[in-house]
Amino acid sequence: MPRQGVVLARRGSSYSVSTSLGLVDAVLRGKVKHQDKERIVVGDRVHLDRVDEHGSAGITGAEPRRNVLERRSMNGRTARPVAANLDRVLVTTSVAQPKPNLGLIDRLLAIAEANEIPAGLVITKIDLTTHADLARRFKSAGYPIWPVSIKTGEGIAEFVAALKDQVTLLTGPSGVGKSSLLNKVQPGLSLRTAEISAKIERGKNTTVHAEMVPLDGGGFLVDTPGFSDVGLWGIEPREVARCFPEMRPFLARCKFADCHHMTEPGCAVRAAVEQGVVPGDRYESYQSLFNELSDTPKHWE
Ligand SMILES: Nc1nc2c(ncn2[C@@H]2O[C@H](COP(=O)(O)OP(=O)(O)OP(=O)(O)O)[C@@H](O)[C@H]2O)c(=O)[nH]1
Ligand SMILES: [Mg+2]
Ligand SMILES: [Zn+2]
Repeated sequence: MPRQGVVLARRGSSYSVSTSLGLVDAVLRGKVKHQDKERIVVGDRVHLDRVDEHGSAGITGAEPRRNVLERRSMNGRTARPVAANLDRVLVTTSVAQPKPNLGLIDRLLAIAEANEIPAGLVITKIDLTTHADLARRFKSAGYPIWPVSIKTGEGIAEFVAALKDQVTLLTGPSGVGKSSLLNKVQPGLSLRTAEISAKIERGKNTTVHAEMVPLDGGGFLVDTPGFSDVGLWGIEPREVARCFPEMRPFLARCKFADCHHMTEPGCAVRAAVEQGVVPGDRYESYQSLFNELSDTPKHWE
């Protein structure tokens, strides 16, 4: 019985753990069972004990995490760890069906930044319409971008090359094609996917659990459930500006060292927005996150 493994998925109280001898079903045992905040998630490297009479191994603890992607619901009171030990978070958006939700994409990018995980963009369904404007917006922010179509195969080879030997997580709204993309890069996987609702042009929340998939070419790709709202968690309002890479060059040039880049005179960030160096709608996303965090009580528990 191997003593270690990596969590690939969790369904209720049952964890699927990848070990040197293959997949093992495991349940939490002992004190990890009661750790709510440090809940074991996909990507955690866990310690295993013996197999019990039900054929399940016990998870008795986990290695310290290199990083963890956390999010909370807009009005939720607790942070929810999604996955741990990631090399990259790829925010996924379609060019259409559903149409891009820029505010949500910016939030997800900022969450990756706040968790200190390198971020990038996957633009899906590029067979439907042009993606040039969308790509430009994020390229100017400094993010790497992978435009793809599973219908035409465009961009898939480049995307696959970027996944090699990395632990990559896909996040984004429901219906943008995260699971479809995973099925494309790992044939034989057959994750569930669904047509988006024609009436409301929204996904149907087809994926309900995060799942980490080992790739034949080396590395892991994590599929996650889509959602439409997400809050930024646990960072100080003044740290938000750092989560917008294209604003960083200006932060030290404001007149006041403690500038919030909102209404203060001599703000170098706002000057950059006025000159069109920082896109106005990215700055609006910044304002929205700053205000949200400023309104949040400091202590939740
Ligand atoms: N035209 C086109 N449709 C695509 C493409 N990729 C995915 N789709 C379609 O988009 C729909 C939604 O795909 P899913 O893979 O279920 O989306 P998801 O992001 O996993 O959604 P959730 O699991 O709900 O978060 C499906 O009908 C796919 O066939 C693409 O490149 N082009
Ligand atoms: Mg899915
Ligand atoms: Zn400023």
